[in-house]
Amino acid sequence: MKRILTIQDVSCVGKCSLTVALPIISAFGIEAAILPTATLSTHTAFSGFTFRDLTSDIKPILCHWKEQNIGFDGIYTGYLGSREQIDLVLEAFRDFGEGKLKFVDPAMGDNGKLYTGFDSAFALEMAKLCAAADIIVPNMTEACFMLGKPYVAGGCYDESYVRSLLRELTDLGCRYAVITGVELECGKLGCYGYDSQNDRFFSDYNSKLPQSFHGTGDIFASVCFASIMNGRSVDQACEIAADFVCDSITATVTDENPIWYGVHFEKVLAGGKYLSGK
Ligand code: PXL
Repeated sequence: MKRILTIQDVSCVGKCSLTVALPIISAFGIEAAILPTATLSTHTAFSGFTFRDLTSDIKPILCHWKEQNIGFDGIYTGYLGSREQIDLVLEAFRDFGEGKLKFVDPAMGDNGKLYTGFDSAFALEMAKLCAAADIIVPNMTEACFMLGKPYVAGGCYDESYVRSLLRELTDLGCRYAVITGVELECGKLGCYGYDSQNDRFFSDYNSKLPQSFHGTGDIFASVCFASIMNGRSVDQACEIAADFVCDSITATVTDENPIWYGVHFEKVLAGGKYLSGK
């Protein structure tokens, strides 16, 4: 059985980061080992959340794994709590990621704004982690902050603009960049990717749904990463992940919870539609 490592926070309530990655990766038939970066009572879109930084645990955990000769078939990183953690993840990439798939979701902002607790300097540091990855999956906000560019508000983007951002992202050092939540044609939302090794673009679009929810970027990343680990191409994995997110939103829109409670991805997982054909 494949064993992967995912490095991100535990937000106890709010369906994001590890509470999303663990069930999804396990359901795809892959062992998910974790390195928690922080424990929060909820994710940061709730008010008054608690935050316990776990940076000081990271090095001893990595050392123990080395002593035990524990290895991973891939590493997937999400929300990281500090610049110091980015350096530690770079160390983990060097010690455990040689020749393995390194997948970075630079989860740090949305809708033109960074999440509470992050600044532009953090985004530039995150760009260094992206440089060491094979695949990165930022949204438009994260892409702009990492490239030090002004965020162009959502709407129908010009295709050449999206392509130039993708080239700049892969110029950081990764082979693939995929921008999520891109609206090119009005009314259609999707992801737009670039394989720099073959100078090839790819994209996948679905009809834009009436509401957007928290945690969908983490669901996209978890499904995309798990699908690649199961042998899908990056293009196929992006398509599967985008469809999975759409189905999760559709399964949620009648719900009475506020949008920051996330989507009912569990219903989609339990339906089994995405679990065949590994
Ligand atoms: O969904 C991304 C995410 C992950 N972890 C924490 C967050 C967020 C987004 O707000 O606050 C703690």
